[in-house]
Amino acid sequence: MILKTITIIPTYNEAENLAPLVENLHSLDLGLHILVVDDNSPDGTGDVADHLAQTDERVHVLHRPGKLGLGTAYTAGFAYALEHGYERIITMDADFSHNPRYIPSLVALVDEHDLGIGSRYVPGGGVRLWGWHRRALSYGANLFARTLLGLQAHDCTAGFRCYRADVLRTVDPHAIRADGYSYLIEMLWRVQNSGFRVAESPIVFTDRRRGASKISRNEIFKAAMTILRLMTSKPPAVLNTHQPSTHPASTDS
Ligand SMILES: Nc1nc2c(ncn2[C@@H]2O[C@H](COP(=O)(O)OP(=O)(O)O)[C@@H](O)[C@H]2O)c(=O)[nH]1
Ligand SMILES: [Mg+2]
Repeated sequence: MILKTITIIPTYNEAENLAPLVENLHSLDLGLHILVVDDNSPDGTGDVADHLAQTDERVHVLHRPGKLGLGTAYTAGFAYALEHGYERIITMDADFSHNPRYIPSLVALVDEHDLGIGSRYVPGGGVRLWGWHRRALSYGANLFARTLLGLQAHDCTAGFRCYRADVLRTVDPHAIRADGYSYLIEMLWRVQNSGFRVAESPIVFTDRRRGASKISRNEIFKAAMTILRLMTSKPPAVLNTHQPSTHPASTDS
């Protein structure tokens, strides 16, 4: 049986990337549905999304009135996915830094696990076309998240993920206050501490094809503050019976 799967793509000024990405996702032949969460992008990404949705019943669009941040875009997308009965929920960036070709191995991870992460920091993974500044930022955030919060995944700030719906029903995304990378760290912390099983498969992350990054310069500061807050707060109550474990699994050989 094919599980209903949706790919959430938050967008802000991704007009040039969206149509090629949707086409690429369909070419995987996994029957993926796509939810674009657009924040009233000035470049008309929302119109592009509407246009695609008009002729393609697998494309859905959520419009938000302004730039409200990546974190709440994920949360809005998760709510939509649960409401509409999707069983697997993928998140990815619109800019081709998350290559769709990794989706089959990412989806395969949640046969046995609850959250699959497309990971830059397991054997076979990596980053391409990043300057030392971005590398250092990402490395630092992951080092702190792993050592200070005890997160077992090697890539805690990866936005390329596949969740089983059960995870999102248990871990209330609305409770997450952090945004950007910090949202991803906090989500992972909640998932791991709820006893869900996390696994990683390698991806090579490439810098965006077109358009500009929206990640702000104070992202590392916000990540540090989030880690401090989580260190001093109680993990969410364990609501299920899974044993926490992280198995870096290479399914992309
Ligand atoms: N809806 C929405 N999407 C956003 C926002 N900020 C970034 N994005 C999208 O989130 C994804 C990752 O952002 P990006 O700027 O590429 O971050 P980077 O890859 O870390 O440089 C892209 O698809 C962006 O268009 C936002 O405030 N709202
Ligand atoms: Mg990007």
